Amino acid sequence: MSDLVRRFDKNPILTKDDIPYPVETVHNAGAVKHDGRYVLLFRSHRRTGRSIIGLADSDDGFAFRVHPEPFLEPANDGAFAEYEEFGVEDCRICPIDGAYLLTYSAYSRHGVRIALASTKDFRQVERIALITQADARNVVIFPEKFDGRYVRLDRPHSEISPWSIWISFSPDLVHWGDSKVVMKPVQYHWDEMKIGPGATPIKTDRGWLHIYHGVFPTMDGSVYRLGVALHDLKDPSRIIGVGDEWILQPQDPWEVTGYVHNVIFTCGAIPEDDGTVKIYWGGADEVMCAGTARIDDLVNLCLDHARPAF
Ligand code: M1P
Repeated sequence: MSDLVRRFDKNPILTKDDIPYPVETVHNAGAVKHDGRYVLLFRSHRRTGRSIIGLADSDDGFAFRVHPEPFLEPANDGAFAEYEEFGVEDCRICPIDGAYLLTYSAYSRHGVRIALASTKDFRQVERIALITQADARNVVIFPEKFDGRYVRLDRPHSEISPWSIWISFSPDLVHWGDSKVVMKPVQYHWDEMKIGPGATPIKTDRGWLHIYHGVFPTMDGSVYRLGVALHDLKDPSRIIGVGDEWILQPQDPWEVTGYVHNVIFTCGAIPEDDGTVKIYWGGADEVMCAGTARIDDLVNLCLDHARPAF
């Protein structure tokens, strides 16, 4: 099968040299279109090794302007401070109810939890709640409610089985439950070591398209790649198909070598009216990259070349 994702020819779209405050990386950005402009909320490592979240925006989705100050730094006081002490990472953006929900990893001496915040304008941000216990990462919220409830995909850590993708439900965004596993790594497959939710799911006429990451262990370290899964439109806990092949793997020099080698990691993708999707990914945990794919091609991969969800 030919490459489904076409890399932007001027990748990487952001490097640390584009950031107007001292950081060593710019990667793993959540993405959304707000008032006709493309917005990225990206992660950066400070020289302490701890992460913050920055903001960039763009007219065309490829040439980004970075705002002069960080967008979100660990809270200094209040209920969040204790759980954000070691940094904030990997923000996803979900447009719903006339606002943007932000889910990000909050690191502390107690482990990693997911914090939920909200913004309407990407100027003011309000923290709402810590919505997982330790340890969990990679929460994406569906941009619609199902039978009156919010729905999220998440990835709890577990000693028992390879880390898998779960689904949970909430009446109010704060209290989550009815959790169940929906998708697991497949043995001796490109995602056999662990998988995790990636970009906010995209609604198509054939199902919710979810771009996720999968990890394969090698003698030379782990390789992070992207794949696709299709969830039922009415019941997102039902997986219609998972593409058997990855859609993107480390290839460009800045994806193969960097802060962490051989990593392609997405937190955001933006569907366009012409049937394409702009996918944003961190390269080697150090730079931001972008590419485009046809949504139909990704859906077809889930339906025509599927591997089992379990
Ligand atoms: O270094 C690769 C990635 O490792 C973690 O991802 P996962 O949740 O799959 O273990 C995260 O730290 C992520 O930010 C990072 O890109």
